[in-house]
Amino acid sequence: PGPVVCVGETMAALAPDPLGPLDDADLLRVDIAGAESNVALYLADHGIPARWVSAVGDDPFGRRVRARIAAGGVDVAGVRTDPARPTGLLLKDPGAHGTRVHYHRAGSAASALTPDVLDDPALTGAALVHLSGITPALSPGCHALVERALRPDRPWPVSFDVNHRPALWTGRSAADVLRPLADRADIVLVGLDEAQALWGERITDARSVRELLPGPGVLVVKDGSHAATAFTGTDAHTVPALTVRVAEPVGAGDAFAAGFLSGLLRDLPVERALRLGHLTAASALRVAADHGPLPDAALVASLLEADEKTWR
Ligand code: KDG
Repeated sequence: PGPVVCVGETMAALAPDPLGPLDDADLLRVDIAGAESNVALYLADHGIPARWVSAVGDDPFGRRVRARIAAGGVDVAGVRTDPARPTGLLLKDPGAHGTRVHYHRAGSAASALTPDVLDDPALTGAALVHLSGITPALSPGCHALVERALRPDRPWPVSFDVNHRPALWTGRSAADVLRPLADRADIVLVGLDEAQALWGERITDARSVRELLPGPGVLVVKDGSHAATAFTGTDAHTVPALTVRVAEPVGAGDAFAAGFLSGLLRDLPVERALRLGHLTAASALRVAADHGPLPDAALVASLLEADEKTWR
Protein backbone atom coordinates (compact mmCIF):
# COMPACT_ATOMS: atom_id res chain seq x y z
CA PRO A 1 0.00 0.00 0.00
CA GLY A 2 1.01 3.62 -0.51
CA PRO A 3 1.85 6.09 2.25
CA VAL A 4 -0.49 8.00 4.51
CA VAL A 5 -0.54 11.47 2.97
CA CYS A 6 -1.02 14.19 5.58
CA VAL A 7 -2.03 17.60 4.21
CA GLY A 8 -1.98 20.78 6.30
CA GLU A 9 -0.02 23.72 7.66
CA THR A 10 3.03 23.43 9.91
CA MET A 11 4.42 26.48 11.69
CA ALA A 12 7.43 27.40 13.71
CA ALA A 13 6.44 27.20 17.39
CA LEU A 14 7.93 29.27 20.19
CA ALA A 15 7.42 28.12 23.79
CA PRO A 16 8.77 29.53 27.07
CA ASP A 17 11.79 27.64 28.40
CA PRO A 18 11.32 26.70 31.20
CA LEU A 19 7.58 26.18 30.60
CA GLY A 20 5.47 28.93 32.14
CA PRO A 21 3.34 31.92 31.15
CA LEU A 22 4.56 33.83 28.09
CA ASP A 23 4.15 37.14 29.97
CA ASP A 24 7.08 36.24 32.23
CA ALA A 25 9.29 34.37 29.74
CA ASP A 26 12.86 35.48 29.05
CA LEU A 27 13.78 32.60 26.79
CA LEU A 28 11.76 30.88 24.07
CA ARG A 29 12.54 27.47 22.62
CA VAL A 30 12.05 27.11 18.87
CA ASP A 31 10.13 24.05 17.77
CA ILE A 32 7.65 23.18 15.06
CA ALA A 33 3.89 22.66 15.30
CA GLY A 34 1.32 21.39 12.88
CA ALA A 35 -1.40 18.89 13.55
CA GLU A 36 -1.10 16.96 10.29
CA SER A 37 2.71 16.80 10.27
CA ASN A 38 2.56 15.66 13.92
CA VAL A 39 0.41 12.76 12.73
CA ALA A 40 2.92 12.04 9.95
CA LEU A 41 5.84 12.05 12.42
CA TYR A 42 4.13 9.67 14.85
CA LEU A 43 3.07 7.40 11.96
CA ALA A 44 6.71 7.25 10.85
CA ASP A 45 7.69 6.38 14.43
CA HIS A 46 5.31 3.44 14.17
CA GLY A 47 6.91 2.34 10.89
CA ILE A 48 4.01 3.49 8.69
CA PRO A 49 5.18 5.30 5.50
CA ALA A 50 4.00 8.90 5.74
CA ARG A 51 4.20 11.88 3.42
CA TRP A 52 3.52 15.46 4.43
CA VAL A 53 2.13 17.77 1.72
CA SER A 54 2.06 21.51 2.39
CA ALA A 55 3.84 24.80 1.69
CA VAL A 56 6.42 26.76 3.68
CA GLY A 57 7.99 30.16 3.16
CA ASP A 58 11.48 30.63 1.69
CA ASP A 59 12.76 31.57 5.14
CA PRO A 60 14.72 30.07 8.05
CA PHE A 61 11.59 28.77 9.83
CA GLY A 62 10.37 27.15 6.61
CA ARG A 63 13.70 25.40 6.19
CA ARG A 64 13.62 24.28 9.80
CA VAL A 65 10.07 22.93 9.51
CA ARG A 66 10.92 20.93 6.40
CA ALA A 67 14.22 19.62 7.80
CA ARG A 68 12.73 18.56 11.14
CA ILE A 69 9.88 16.67 9.52
CA ALA A 70 12.24 15.00 7.04
CA ALA A 71 14.55 14.04 9.91
CA GLY A 72 11.60 12.27 11.52
CA GLY A 73 11.42 9.89 8.57
CA VAL A 74 8.53 11.61 6.78
CA ASP A 75 8.63 12.10 3.01
CA VAL A 76 8.63 15.86 2.31
CA ALA A 77 9.12 15.74 -1.45
CA GLY A 78 5.61 17.13 -1.96
CA VAL A 79 6.21 20.26 0.14
CA ARG A 80 6.27 23.51 -1.84
CA THR A 81 8.31 26.60 -1.08
CA ASP A 82 6.37 29.83 -1.58
CA PRO A 83 8.81 32.67 -2.34
CA ALA A 84 6.19 35.34 -1.64
CA ARG A 85 4.74 34.34 1.74
CA PRO A 86 6.21 33.55 5.17
CA THR A 87 6.07 30.37 7.22
CA GLY A 88 3.38 30.69 9.91
CA LEU A 89 4.25 31.12 13.57
CA LEU A 90 2.64 29.87 16.77
CA LEU A 91 3.34 30.92 20.36
CA LYS A 92 2.59 28.51 23.20
CA ASP A 93 1.47 30.16 26.42
CA PRO A 94 1.27 27.50 29.15
CA GLY A 95 -0.67 28.46 32.27
CA ALA A 96 -2.25 26.85 35.29
CA HIS A 97 -5.38 26.02 33.25
CA GLY A 98 -3.75 24.57 30.16
CA THR A 99 -1.89 26.01 27.21
CA ARG A 100 -3.18 28.99 25.24
CA VAL A 101 -1.98 29.36 21.69
CA HIS A 102 -1.36 32.63 19.80
CA TYR A 103 -1.23 32.42 16.02
CA HIS A 104 0.68 34.55 13.53
CA ARG A 105 -0.36 32.67 10.42
CA ALA A 106 -2.71 34.93 8.42
CA GLY A 107 -1.25 35.21 4.91
CA SER A 108 1.22 32.39 5.48
CA ALA A 109 2.57 30.16 2.70
CA ALA A 110 0.36 27.24 3.71
CA SER A 111 -2.77 29.37 3.99
CA ALA A 112 -2.36 30.10 0.26
CA LEU A 113 -2.66 26.40 -0.64
CA THR A 114 -5.39 25.52 -3.14
CA PRO A 115 -7.01 22.25 -4.30
CA ASP A 116 -4.26 21.64 -6.86
CA VAL A 117 -1.99 20.29 -4.06
CA LEU A 118 -4.19 17.20 -4.31
CA ASP A 119 -2.60 16.53 -7.71
CA ASP A 120 0.37 15.29 -5.67
CA PRO A 121 1.26 11.91 -7.27
CA ALA A 122 1.26 10.10 -3.91
CA LEU A 123 -2.46 10.66 -3.38
CA THR A 124 -3.41 8.04 -5.95
CA GLY A 125 -2.71 4.82 -4.13
CA ALA A 126 -2.42 6.46 -0.71
CA ALA A 127 -3.28 4.16 2.19
CA LEU A 128 -5.09 7.19 3.65
CA VAL A 129 -5.27 10.93 3.15
CA HIS A 130 -5.22 12.58 6.57
CA LEU A 131 -6.83 16.00 7.01
CA SER A 132 -8.00 18.13 9.87
CA GLY A 133 -10.63 20.76 10.58
CA ILE A 134 -7.85 23.34 10.93
CA THR A 135 -7.32 23.55 7.17
CA PRO A 136 -10.82 24.73 6.12
CA ALA A 137 -10.47 27.58 8.63
CA LEU A 138 -7.28 28.95 7.05
CA SER A 139 -8.56 30.49 3.80
CA PRO A 140 -11.16 29.95 1.04
CA GLY A 141 -8.49 28.10 -0.99
CA CYS A 142 -7.71 25.77 1.90
CA HIS A 143 -11.43 25.20 2.48
CA ALA A 144 -11.83 24.28 -1.21
CA LEU A 145 -8.90 21.88 -0.89
CA VAL A 146 -10.59 19.97 1.93
CA GLU A 147 -13.91 19.95 0.07
CA ARG A 148 -12.17 18.46 -2.95
CA ALA A 149 -10.28 15.87 -0.90
CA LEU A 150 -13.62 14.72 0.53
CA ARG A 151 -15.71 14.71 -2.63
CA PRO A 152 -17.79 11.54 -2.82
CA ASP A 153 -16.05 10.13 -5.93
CA ARG A 154 -12.54 10.40 -4.41
CA PRO A 155 -10.21 7.48 -5.10
CA TRP A 156 -8.60 7.63 -1.61
CA PRO A 157 -9.88 6.92 1.91
CA VAL A 158 -9.81 9.95 4.23
CA SER A 159 -9.15 10.22 7.95
CA PHE A 160 -10.28 13.53 9.45
CA ASP A 161 -9.48 14.93 12.87
CA VAL A 162 -12.08 17.60 13.67
CA ASN A 163 -9.43 19.72 15.49
CA HIS A 164 -11.67 22.69 16.27
CA ARG A 165 -9.48 25.77 16.80
CA PRO A 166 -11.94 28.52 17.87
CA ALA A 167 -9.37 31.30 17.34
CA LEU A 168 -9.32 30.52 13.61
CA TRP A 169 -13.07 30.71 13.09
CA THR A 170 -13.96 34.31 13.86
CA GLY A 171 -16.97 35.39 11.80
CA ARG A 172 -17.78 31.94 10.41
CA SER A 173 -19.57 28.98 11.90
CA ALA A 174 -17.15 26.13 12.53
CA ALA A 175 -20.10 23.95 13.54
CA ASP A 176 -21.82 24.33 10.16
CA VAL A 177 -18.64 23.82 8.11
CA LEU A 178 -17.05 20.97 10.06
CA ARG A 179 -20.05 18.67 10.54
CA PRO A 180 -20.74 17.91 6.85
CA LEU A 181 -17.00 17.63 6.10
CA ALA A 182 -16.45 15.17 8.96
CA ASP A 183 -19.52 13.18 7.98
CA ARG A 184 -18.05 12.51 4.52
CA ALA A 185 -14.74 11.11 5.83
CA ASP A 186 -14.06 7.39 6.28
CA ILE A 187 -12.42 7.70 9.71
CA VAL A 188 -13.14 10.61 12.08
CA LEU A 189 -11.58 11.57 15.41
CA VAL A 190 -13.18 14.16 17.68
CA GLY A 191 -13.03 15.08 21.36
CA LEU A 192 -16.25 14.91 23.37
CA ASP A 193 -15.60 18.41 24.77
CA GLU A 194 -14.81 19.62 21.27
CA ALA A 195 -18.08 18.16 19.95
CA GLN A 196 -19.96 19.85 22.80
CA ALA A 197 -18.32 23.20 22.03
CA LEU A 198 -19.21 22.83 18.36
CA TRP A 199 -22.65 21.23 18.39
CA GLY A 200 -23.99 22.18 21.80
CA GLU A 201 -26.68 20.57 23.91
CA ARG A 202 -27.34 17.79 21.44
CA ILE A 203 -24.03 16.27 22.57
CA THR A 204 -24.37 14.51 25.90
CA ASP A 205 -22.16 11.45 25.41
CA ALA A 206 -20.15 9.58 22.78
CA ARG A 207 -23.26 7.98 21.27
CA SER A 208 -24.87 11.36 20.68
CA VAL A 209 -21.82 12.32 18.59
CA ARG A 210 -22.38 9.16 16.53
CA GLU A 211 -25.98 10.22 15.94
CA LEU A 212 -24.74 13.55 14.58
CA LEU A 213 -22.01 11.89 12.46
CA PRO A 214 -23.47 8.64 11.11
CA GLY A 215 -21.39 8.73 7.88
CA PRO A 216 -17.85 7.62 8.81
CA GLY A 217 -17.20 3.88 8.89
CA VAL A 218 -15.09 4.50 11.99
CA LEU A 219 -15.78 7.34 14.43
CA VAL A 220 -13.58 7.85 17.51
CA VAL A 221 -14.89 10.04 20.34
CA LYS A 222 -12.15 10.92 22.83
CA ASP A 223 -13.17 11.76 26.37
CA GLY A 224 -9.96 13.48 27.49
CA SER A 225 -8.03 11.68 30.18
CA HIS A 226 -10.88 9.18 30.76
CA ALA A 227 -11.40 7.01 27.69
CA ALA A 228 -11.90 6.83 23.96
CA THR A 229 -14.80 5.12 22.19
CA ALA A 230 -14.67 3.86 18.61
CA PHE A 231 -17.91 3.31 16.70
CA THR A 232 -17.65 0.87 13.81
CA GLY A 233 -21.08 0.63 12.25
CA THR A 234 -23.35 0.44 15.27
CA ASP A 235 -20.80 -1.35 17.50
CA ALA A 236 -19.08 0.71 20.20
CA HIS A 237 -15.68 -0.15 21.73
CA THR A 238 -14.47 1.86 24.73
CA VAL A 239 -10.89 1.76 26.04
CA PRO A 240 -9.86 3.73 29.16
CA ALA A 241 -6.96 6.18 28.86
CA LEU A 242 -3.62 5.72 30.64
CA THR A 243 -2.67 7.82 33.65
CA VAL A 244 0.18 10.06 32.52
CA ARG A 245 2.20 12.81 34.21
CA VAL A 246 1.47 15.71 31.85
CA ALA A 247 4.23 18.20 30.95
CA GLU A 248 2.29 19.99 28.21
CA PRO A 249 -0.75 18.57 26.38
CA VAL A 250 -0.57 20.13 22.90
CA GLY A 251 0.04 17.43 20.29
CA ALA A 252 -1.56 14.58 22.25
CA GLY A 253 -4.59 14.47 19.96
CA ASP A 254 -2.35 14.12 16.91
CA ALA A 255 -0.31 11.40 18.61
CA PHE A 256 -3.51 9.55 19.52
CA ALA A 257 -4.70 9.81 15.91
CA ALA A 258 -1.42 8.41 14.56
CA GLY A 259 -1.38 5.53 17.04
CA PHE A 260 -4.99 4.63 16.30
CA LEU A 261 -4.54 4.89 12.52
CA SER A 262 -1.36 2.81 12.58
CA GLY A 263 -3.28 0.16 14.52
CA LEU A 264 -6.05 0.12 11.90
CA LEU A 265 -3.53 0.05 9.04
CA ARG A 266 -1.89 -2.95 10.71
CA ASP A 267 -5.31 -4.64 10.92
CA LEU A 268 -5.28 -4.72 14.73
CA PRO A 269 -8.66 -5.21 16.38
CA VAL A 270 -10.20 -1.81 17.11
CA GLU A 271 -9.64 -2.08 20.92
CA ARG A 272 -5.91 -2.58 20.25
CA ALA A 273 -5.86 0.36 17.88
CA LEU A 274 -7.41 2.49 20.65
CA ARG A 275 -4.74 1.28 23.08
CA LEU A 276 -2.06 2.23 20.58
CA GLY A 277 -3.71 5.65 20.37
CA HIS A 278 -3.54 6.11 24.13
CA LEU A 279 0.07 4.85 24.28
CA THR A 280 1.14 7.24 21.53
CA ALA A 281 -0.70 10.15 23.16
CA ALA A 282 1.42 9.56 26.27
CA SER A 283 4.51 10.42 24.17
CA ALA A 284 3.16 13.91 23.48
CA LEU A 285 1.80 14.47 27.00
CA ARG A 286 5.17 13.80 28.63
CA VAL A 287 7.10 16.49 26.70
CA ALA A 288 6.87 20.25 26.15
CA ALA A 289 7.00 19.82 22.37
CA ASP A 290 4.19 18.34 20.25
CA HIS A 291 6.34 15.33 19.35
CA GLY A 292 8.07 13.13 21.91
CA PRO A 293 9.68 9.68 21.79
CA LEU A 294 7.39 6.65 21.76
CA PRO A 295 7.32 4.51 24.92
CA ASP A 296 9.75 1.61 24.94
CA ALA A 297 8.77 -0.91 22.22
CA ALA A 298 8.70 -3.88 24.62
CA LEU A 299 6.38 -1.96 26.97
CA VAL A 300 4.09 -1.04 24.09
CA ALA A 301 3.98 -4.66 22.93
CA SER A 302 3.19 -5.99 26.41
CA LEU A 303 0.53 -3.34 27.09
CA LEU A 304 -1.17 -4.05 23.77
CA GLU A 305 -1.52 -7.70 24.83
CA ALA A 306 -2.27 -7.07 28.52
CA ASP A 307 -5.56 -8.14 30.08
CA GLU A 308 -7.99 -5.32 30.83
CA LYS A 309 -7.11 -5.10 34.50
CA THR A 310 -3.38 -4.70 33.80
CA TRP A 311 -4.09 -2.11 31.12
CA ARG A 312 -5.97 0.06 33.60
O1 KDG B 1 -2.71 19.54 17.50
C1 KDG B 1 -1.64 20.35 17.82
C2 KDG B 1 -1.74 21.55 16.98
O2 KDG B 1 -2.77 22.35 17.45
C3 KDG B 1 -0.51 22.34 16.94
O3 KDG B 1 0.55 21.55 16.51
C4 KDG B 1 -0.66 23.56 16.11
O4 KDG B 1 -1.54 22.79 14.05
C5 KDG B 1 -1.64 23.51 14.99
C6 KDG B 1 -2.78 24.42 15.06
O5 KDG B 1 -3.19 24.84 14.00
O6 KDG B 1 -3.27 24.71 16.13
